[in-house]
Amino acid sequence: MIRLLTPWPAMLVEGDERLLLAADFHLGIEYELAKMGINIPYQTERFMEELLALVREQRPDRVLLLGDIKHGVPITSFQEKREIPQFFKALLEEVGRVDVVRGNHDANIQNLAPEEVEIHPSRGLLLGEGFRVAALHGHAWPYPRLLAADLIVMGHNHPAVQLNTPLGVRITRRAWVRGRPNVERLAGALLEKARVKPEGEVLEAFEREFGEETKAPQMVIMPTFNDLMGGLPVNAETPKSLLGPLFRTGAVEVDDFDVYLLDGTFLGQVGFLRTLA
Ligand SMILES: [Mn+2]
Repeated sequence: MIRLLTPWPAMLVEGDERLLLAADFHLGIEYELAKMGINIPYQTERFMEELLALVREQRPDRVLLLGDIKHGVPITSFQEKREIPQFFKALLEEVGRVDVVRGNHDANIQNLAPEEVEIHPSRGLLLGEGFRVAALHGHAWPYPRLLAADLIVMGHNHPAVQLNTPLGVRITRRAWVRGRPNVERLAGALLEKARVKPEGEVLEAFEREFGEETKAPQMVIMPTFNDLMGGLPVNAETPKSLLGPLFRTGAVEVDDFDVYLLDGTFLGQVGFLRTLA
């Protein structure tokens, strides 16, 4: 049902629909790098070709982009104005539906996307009937109803793993992080966020308040599609937690989440990998 499209940082979910998911494109980062004195050729076309190749191969009904399509905030660069509409247009030629869940870099993305692209708020999107998929970027609190999902997929963290090689060189590689958050703790945090003091059992209180039965969703934190982003090692000493309110508040603990390299290699759990960093 869930397929990591190794070695690519994209995922296919086969539920009621065939969904192809990817996150953190940061199109236009070359412009920011150029301002810092690092000049590299524009990469948007390469990322677009990689994504289009996946779409042609997997034939999804719908492509879900989990935020940070663009890079420049607050200024949208000339590069972004030229390239992002082309990116969406090319994608719409290959797939019927394209959805974007807003990331923290996506202010005004609606001005760069054709009308056919559906843009969703940063608090997330819940899809499907039988197998339900919740999608969000991860910089904002999710809508509580997302806890009714079987699978929660997020971006924003640019997860990577830091490894010490036998040569004494430290390398950082993009990674998938996948696990099952404690649903009671997560529900408790969402209740607290809504300023509801649960009376009695947390999951029952959640259901009463939000009208949704919680599942014990699996959570996947996606690596960046853009390979220029480097990544944030999940096993580094700092920062202490992953980014975003779910992790910062302790609503989701990732110590027992599994870490995979892009090629599918299973490395172990986050807590174990911390001991190696
Ligand atoms: Mn990002």
